[in-house]
Amino acid sequence: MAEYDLHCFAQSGNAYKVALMLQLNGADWQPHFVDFFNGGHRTPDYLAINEMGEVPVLRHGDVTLSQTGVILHYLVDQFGTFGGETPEEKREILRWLFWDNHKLTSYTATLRFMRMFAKTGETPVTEFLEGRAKIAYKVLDNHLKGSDWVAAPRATIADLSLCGYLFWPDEIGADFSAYANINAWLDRIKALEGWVHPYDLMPGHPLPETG
Ligand SMILES: N[C@@H](CCC(=O)N[C@@H](CS)C(=O)NCC(=O)O)C(=O)O
Repeated sequence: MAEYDLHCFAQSGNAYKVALMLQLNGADWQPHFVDFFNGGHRTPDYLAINEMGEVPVLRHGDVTLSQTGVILHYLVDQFGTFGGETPEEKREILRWLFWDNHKLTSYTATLRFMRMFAKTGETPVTEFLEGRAKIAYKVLDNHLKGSDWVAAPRATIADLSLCGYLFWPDEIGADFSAYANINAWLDRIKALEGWVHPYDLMPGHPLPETG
């Protein structure tokens, strides 16, 4: 039995945020596949561990947690890494986690889902989401001008959260070449010791062919 159990699936950038934190810390963790594309997050068994019906969920001993921002803070306390060292840094991390959940991951993940998995084609909804995502990329790119990392002079959970979906530019339909600071920052994340792409870290990739 592993020390940490993560309910996840390979296509989930949200789960990746937590899996990457576990991976970079060399934690003893085990992924538990959630069959998201067949409704595995809405079964009574899954709702019993997360009433929100969302992935990921982290279990550690008696502790069961959802919401990546909460889980990442919990893991900072466990490992003593990727956290803020001063009250200002801690606030800055929180500020970017809220922004990520609301303005970057939400639009980016939904846009990717529609294009890549729901295969809706281009619609007014994808057009809207792409517009919102591009505003978020610009905000992040401007923020990273002259800074290696988002919330402190070193990598923190803010970086691990914000990058959750950004290693899939082709699946989102995004071109980060227009965002040089984001590109350089993603390369710095990739250079962190132990970094692994989401598809190599969690189960469920590739998806079975559908008829
Ligand atoms: N804010 C949540 C977002 C989690 C989330 O939306 N996860 C997706 C999978 S990547 C999900 O479970 N969606 C199910 C739904 O929205 O019904 C977090 O940070 O954990």
